[in-house]
This record gives sequence, structure tokens and C-alpha cells, in this order.
Amino acid sequence: MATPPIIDSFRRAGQGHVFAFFDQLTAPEQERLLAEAAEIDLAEIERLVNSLVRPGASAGVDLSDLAPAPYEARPEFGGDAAAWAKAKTAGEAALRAGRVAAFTVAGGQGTRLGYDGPKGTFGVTPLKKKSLFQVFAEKLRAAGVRYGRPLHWFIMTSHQNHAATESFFVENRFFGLDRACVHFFRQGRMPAVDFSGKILLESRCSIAMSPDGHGGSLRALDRSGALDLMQREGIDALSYFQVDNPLVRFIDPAFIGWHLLRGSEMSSKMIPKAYAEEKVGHFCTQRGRNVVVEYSDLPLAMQRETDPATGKLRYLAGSVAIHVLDREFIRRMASGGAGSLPFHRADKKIPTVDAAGAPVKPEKPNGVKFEMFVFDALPFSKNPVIIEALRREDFSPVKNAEGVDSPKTCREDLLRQYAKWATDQGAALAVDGTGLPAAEFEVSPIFGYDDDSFADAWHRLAAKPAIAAGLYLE
Ligand code: UD2
Repeated sequence: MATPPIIDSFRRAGQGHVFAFFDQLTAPEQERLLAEAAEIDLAEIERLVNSLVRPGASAGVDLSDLAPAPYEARPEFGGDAAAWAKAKTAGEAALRAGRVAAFTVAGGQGTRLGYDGPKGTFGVTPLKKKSLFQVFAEKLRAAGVRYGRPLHWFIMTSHQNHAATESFFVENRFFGLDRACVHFFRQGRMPAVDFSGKILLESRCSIAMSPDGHGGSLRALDRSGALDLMQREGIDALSYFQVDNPLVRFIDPAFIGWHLLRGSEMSSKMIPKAYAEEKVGHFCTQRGRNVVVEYSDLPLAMQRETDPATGKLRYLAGSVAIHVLDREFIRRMASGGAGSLPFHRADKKIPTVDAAGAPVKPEKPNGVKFEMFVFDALPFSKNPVIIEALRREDFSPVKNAEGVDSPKTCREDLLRQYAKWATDQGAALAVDGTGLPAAEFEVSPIFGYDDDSFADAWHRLAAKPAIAAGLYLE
């Protein structure tokens, strides 16, 4: 049989070892390997190896001329109350007009949590143990009712978790959403390479491929037809959030309003960092553009720097990965028309095979994965706006099995959120100094998913229930 041309192109690129076992494989195994190889842009890999992997390659993050990025402070912290009110009105109008859709990036591998399954299926709420996906689905359902329009929801998965994610929704009857409004699509993949730039095999018949990072969502939104669907439906603003954060207020009229009124192509929420080394990105400016510098790339001294006038952290504005993106901006980024997202290097332990084809489970990093980050689109966007958000209303991710950002801290933050909404309405309940209620209770997003919707629902109740352990408001 003649050698398939793709094998020749791999050989020419110095990656012929990918097919070292080809002649020993069954026909379906050969097909699988060829299909994976066809996903790879060899020129792109060569570029990345030269710029990020070869000895002497730079880490790729430019820290010159950084300064803290300005942001719109909330009215209670000195911001312009009239501008916030105007933004909220504009956002509500956009929601009623059906101009907004939700977008969850759920393609990550969730290794830190040690949970076997798509992270969105992980149970988080205090009493009902609702999954992350159920919490988001119910917020969306409630917002659809509030604004008189069902909202579309895009969910990006990876090759590893796509089927399990879809089945979870089917088994749970889409949590009451119209399934025609829920759209799943897979993100792209990139091959891992060893430290000399050779593409790693995962087994004799497969390449070590992994998701291309949440920045891959821009290309994937385009490729999947999501942008065309948005255009047909008259949707121009996409509310972007991560799968691990059940507190997120992703249908937030004020945020959407700031984005639209400013003609912003990419808007972001910032939260003041809780402590200097908090593992979030930092909103900065660099030569007139907004950028996010990840905690791992910002030297500790800068993370800890304080402003002499206020004593506060100088790089205070933490990026918690909540954005609104303009549809046509995504399209331009996806086609490379606005610029292209850089890849970042992550050194990992990558299961592979030795020269004889026997499996190898490395004990220390043996190779490099390439990932794009969505926040790297920021410097390419026109009129970007950053608004301040409240941690208690927007952010408590589940990342680790224990300690910070764990199921326990997230459950407690959900309880604090419910307690705050209830006490704001005059409900009597005991809370400790951190706002944590003594009674474990739960508020369904269908009852209330933010302070406004909770207040309205509470107001409508003929008899106000006593907030006690086990109460479920729905
Ligand atoms: C991310 C941000 C950090 C901060 C923090 C807030 C990066 C590099 N850092 O940190 O600045 O905002 O979140 O919680 O993003 N995902 C995919 N496909 C991929 C990789 C990730 O969909 O290929 C999704 C993943 O499912 C999750 C989100 O992206 O929803 C974040 O991924 P992560 O857990 O790797 O991000 P983390 O915690 O390092």
C-alpha cells in the first residue's frame, strides 16, 4: 500500500515517529491515528515548539509597561450611581429584546477536584446537592421568565466529556429548559510534545491530544455554527462564565448594559483580590491596552505591591473569568481578523509509550501542553470595559477537594448569599460574623437567582416562611 500523504508530511516535519507502530495496527486503529493526525496543524506546532519549548525560548509573557487597569467602581464604593442605573435599564431592555445568550466553558479536565466526570455534574448546593449545571439551568429558566424570552445557552465541552455531558442533560430532561435552546459543542484539541518538540503518543495508535484551553472557545463558537445561530436569533451579546462557579451572576442587567452602552467588544467583571496571592488573573494596562496577567506570570513582588496612598493592593483588580463578548468580535478573533490568541505552555506529566510501544506513566513532567486563554482576546477588543463586582454575588468556585475554593467553601458562600438576600428583605435569621447562617437552608434559582429576583419573589409570598434548617424556597 502507498504511504498516506499525511505520513509523509509528518516525516518531513520531523514527526514521523508518530507512525512508528503504524504497520502493526489494525485497520480501525490506523484510521483513528490518521484522523487524529489530520487535526494537527504541523506548521503551528513547529512555531510553538520554536517559540515556547526549545531551550532558550521565552515564557512568552511580556511584563513591560504594566500598570493597574482602571475599572468602573460600584456606586457603594464611590462609582457613578446614575451611570450604573442607566446601565441596568439598558441591560434589562436588551434581555427583554432577546439580545443576550449564556455561554459556559466546560471543557476542562477538573483534575484538582479529583472528581470523575464532567465538572458540571458535581453537586454543590447545601440541601439538594444540585449540580453546577442544574444551578445554571435554573438561573437561566428563571431569567427567561423574568424577561419574557427563553435564553439560548451554549456549552463548550471537550472530546473527553462531551458525551457524558449531553447524557447528563438528557437524563435530567434538560432541567426544564427547552432543549432547542441548549447547544453543546466540542472545543479543539492540541497535541502534547516532549521537551525536544516531538509529538507524544498516548498509545501506539493514538496521539496525546488535550483540549486547547478556554481560549479555544472563540474558534469553536465559530466552527460549531453558534455565531450564525446567534445572528439569526438577533443575539449580539454572549455572557461567558466558567463551569466551576455556581454563584456567578451571568444574567446581570447592569453588566450587559455597561457593555452595550460603551460599545464594548469584550467586557469583564473584576473583584478586588481577597489577598495578594489569590489565584486569579490581574487586570492591567500595557501601552494603552487592557490585558490580564495570570497569577502564575505576575512576580510575587508585584502581586504584593501596595498603593502608598490607600494601603490597598496596587494590582487589586482580580479577573474571575466573567465576561460579555460581542458576537462579531468573536467572529473576527476566530478568523484571525482581529489578531490571534497566543498559546501558553504548561509542563505536565503526560502518559505515553516508550520506543517499544510499552505504556509509560511519568512521575515528573515529561512534556508540554499548549493552551489558549480567552482573556488574551482583551487587548484586541475595542472599548473594553471592566466593572466592579461583589464576591458574595458572583464568585466562589469549586476547584480543590479541600481547603480554599472547595465544595465546603462554596456551600458556605451559597448559604451566605441566601442569608443576605433574606435578611435584606427583613427575614429574621441568625448569622455569624462572616454572614454564615446558623440554619442550613436553600433557595432555588427558580425562586430567586439574584437580589432583585429574590426580593420580588419574597414580596409575592402571602405568608413569609421562617428561615429554619431544612427550608427549601422554590
Ligand atoms: C482560571 C483563570 C484565573 C481565574 C480563575 C477564576 C486561567 C488561565 N486562569 O483559573 O485567572 O479567573 O479561573 O476561577 O484561565 N476550560 C475549558 N477548556 C480548557 C481548559 C479550561 O473549557 O481547555 C474551562 C474549565 O472547564 C473551567 C474554566 O475553563 O470552566 C477554567 O479552567 P481552569 O480551572 O483551568 O482555570 P483556573 O482555575 O486555573
